Amino acid sequence: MNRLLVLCLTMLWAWPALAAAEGPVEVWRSPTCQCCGAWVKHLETNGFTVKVSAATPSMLDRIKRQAGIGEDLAACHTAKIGAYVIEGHVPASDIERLLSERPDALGLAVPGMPVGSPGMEQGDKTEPYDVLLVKKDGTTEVFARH
Ligand SMILES: [Cu+2]
Repeated sequence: MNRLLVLCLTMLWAWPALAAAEGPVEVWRSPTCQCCGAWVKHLETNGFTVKVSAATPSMLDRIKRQAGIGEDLAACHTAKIGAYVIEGHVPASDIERLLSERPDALGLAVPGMPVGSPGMEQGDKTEPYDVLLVKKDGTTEVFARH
């Protein structure tokens, strides 16, 4: 077998294991938030185990504040996996990359609710959006562009 194929096979094997080893993704959301539910399904389809907790708006605000997510980064739901916080409609593939690269950071955020991000599908409409890496000092840098 050539080396590239071996590498691909290794990664295929390692990715779901990585997601599972991290334990469940804990998600806090309003019970009536439909796009939050659609995002949870997107994670489950991609091999993540998800534990969902219902939260009131004031609980969500508090959870975001404690996690270091400022108002400018906020979206509809907040999640944690391992030591990382995941804010908003972050694609599963970016969470997997976060877990394999393990940057020294708070986590990832997709502020607002961009149309076409996972859980925000509206037919074939999409708008470009960035997944931001949120640093421990509150600054951000672009982690991925979609
Ligand atoms: Cu949403």
